[in-house]
Amino acid sequence: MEIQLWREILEPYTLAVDELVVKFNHLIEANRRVGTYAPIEQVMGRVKTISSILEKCQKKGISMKEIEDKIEDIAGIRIVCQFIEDIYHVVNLIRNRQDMKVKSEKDYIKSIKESGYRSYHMVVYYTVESLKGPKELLVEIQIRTLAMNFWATIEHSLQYKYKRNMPERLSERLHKAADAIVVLDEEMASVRDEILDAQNAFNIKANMVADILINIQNLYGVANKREVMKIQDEFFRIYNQGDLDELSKFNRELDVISEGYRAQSLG
Ligand code: 0O2
Repeated sequence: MEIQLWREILEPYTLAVDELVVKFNHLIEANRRVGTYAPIEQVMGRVKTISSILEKCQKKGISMKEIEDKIEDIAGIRIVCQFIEDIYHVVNLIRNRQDMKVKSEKDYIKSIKESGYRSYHMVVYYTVESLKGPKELLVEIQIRTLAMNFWATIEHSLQYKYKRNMPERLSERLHKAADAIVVLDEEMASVRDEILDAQNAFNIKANMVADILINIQNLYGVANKREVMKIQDEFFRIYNQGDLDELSKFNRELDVISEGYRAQSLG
């Protein structure tokens, strides 16, 4: 097939990957902005290379005409989560979205692959607007934990290096590493609540500090400079104490002061 024709085929897939990466990243941002926990840690996307598509065609006896129907991962999205529980949260989130429709799902976490590979796979129908109008295409979404991703990335590059001839000794070590990753994910799940509490406290503090700094900055424009500097010193003092309740009290008081100035400037 000519390179120009490949470009034409792959272009909508590039658009789909770009759009979905933006959409899932937006979910992370939206959660962070309101200080709620984001089940998604990282999102990556890629369009399969032409050589990789051809390799798969050869391996599975797929003709050129069948490529778009039979190769489900031309567009691939990878969603990385911190905890196993988050994976199922993301799966539900995807099932309930209006902009995609689930075609199939494979749970390689409950049914671990022979290689030791674990991940949750979803193939979805997704529509992009191309120059020729709307086009519905397939996108594969792989959802895994950070630990699963670490293992899969290393195993994938070793598979690529050794093709079908991975030395027995290496293969054994990879299986052992896969077992260790299962234990690691289980350990993380058992301390999930504690980790989430700590992260939550961190987010609350970060949002509060951002609010305070914006308020102080705005006060510089309307209030007496010496008074604002006093407020700023007070903020640094409380911040250095590290007491979240005190910081919260200070934030509320600052809100009242700022509100007073706002009312004054309007009146
Ligand atoms: P890429 O882009 O190089 O990652 P098949 O595609 O024939 O393997 P199937 O049923 O079409 O099988 O798809 P499957 O097994 O559900 O998922 C395919 C993709 O999952 C693979 O894509 C990998 O990304 C990932 N995967 C599946 N098994 C393993 C494994 O044992 N180790 C690792 N590291 N990844 C795996 P491709 O085709 O390899 O493409």
